[in-house]
Amino acid sequence: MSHKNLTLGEFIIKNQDSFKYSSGELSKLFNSIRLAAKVVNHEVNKAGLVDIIGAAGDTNIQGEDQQKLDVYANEVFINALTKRNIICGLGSEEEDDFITINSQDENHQNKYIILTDPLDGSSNIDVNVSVGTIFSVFRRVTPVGTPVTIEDFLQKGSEQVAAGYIIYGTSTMFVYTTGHGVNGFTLNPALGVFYLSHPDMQFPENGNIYSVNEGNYIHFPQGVKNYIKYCQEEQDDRPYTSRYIGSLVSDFHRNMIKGGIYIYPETSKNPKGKLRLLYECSPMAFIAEQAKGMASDGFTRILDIKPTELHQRVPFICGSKKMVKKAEDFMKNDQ
Ligand code: P6P
Repeated sequence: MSHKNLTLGEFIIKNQDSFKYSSGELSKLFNSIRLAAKVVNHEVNKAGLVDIIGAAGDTNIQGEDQQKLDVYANEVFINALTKRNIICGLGSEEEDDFITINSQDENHQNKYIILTDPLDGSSNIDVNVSVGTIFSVFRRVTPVGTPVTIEDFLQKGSEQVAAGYIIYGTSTMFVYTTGHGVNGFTLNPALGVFYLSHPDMQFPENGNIYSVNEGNYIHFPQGVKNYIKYCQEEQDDRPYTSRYIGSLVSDFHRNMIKGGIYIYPETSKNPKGKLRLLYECSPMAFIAEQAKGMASDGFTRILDIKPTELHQRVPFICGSKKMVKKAEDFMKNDQ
């Protein structure tokens, strides 16, 4: 059977033995995320038609204007994940604190927590540019049957049991890993079914695309400035092409397919970097490494960073292995 006939649900069942914990729980977890993705996709695809775009008139803990779809997507994922008796806790970019989920039965046996950026790149919504959802799955570290604590969320990225993203672009794709490679599924909107379209996704070892917001150039560390100049030199396989969508999921996805590097360093406005460790950098780093790419803060592997707070920010360099190593060389030489 062609892999393109394999649905996401069939793929999960086919591969659940490779999931080192209870297979049934993973299937339940992904079924919920898949449902939420379809619901959000339905709204994102018609955002221009209904009065759901534009600022929601509120700001989140990041101090960012909450777009109505941000708020909507957050509610959809919270509902999908909390009503299926699968997880015991949830952290979201749109929620100031983590959410404790009490299961219907008093023996709260759920073992997983989820961290999510329900709609990443949402400032692009009003201009019809692709956006995405990012999710990260951990096993809880505190005793099963007790309410989750912050310690369940502040785990190193290397402890993730699964991570993935949904990209709402020219097509809607569900891309995830459970530690056994990365696979991409494309939604057939007529059927509402995700089909395996990109098996075993891998970053090319090298590439010629660099993604960075050069508007912040004067605030970048000298090592990043030197790397950008290296990308622009007329030499060897350079100059590289600059591509920056302003949506992490979209820039990451293109770089994973074509080869490239994404950089969000510290700037004057964001001295610790802009991207959040737990629900942006850590899941994307897990996916990157499973796709034979790399992800660091310029000096330390992202998956080795021990989080200290729920909405912690870190500088982020991610993509083709040879490009990330070259950028790290410039960072370390400047240090
Ligand atoms: P800037 C979106 O807000 C986001 O978190 C990422 O998706 C994106 O890559 C980045 O921030 C864009 O930030 O400062 O370049 O607009």
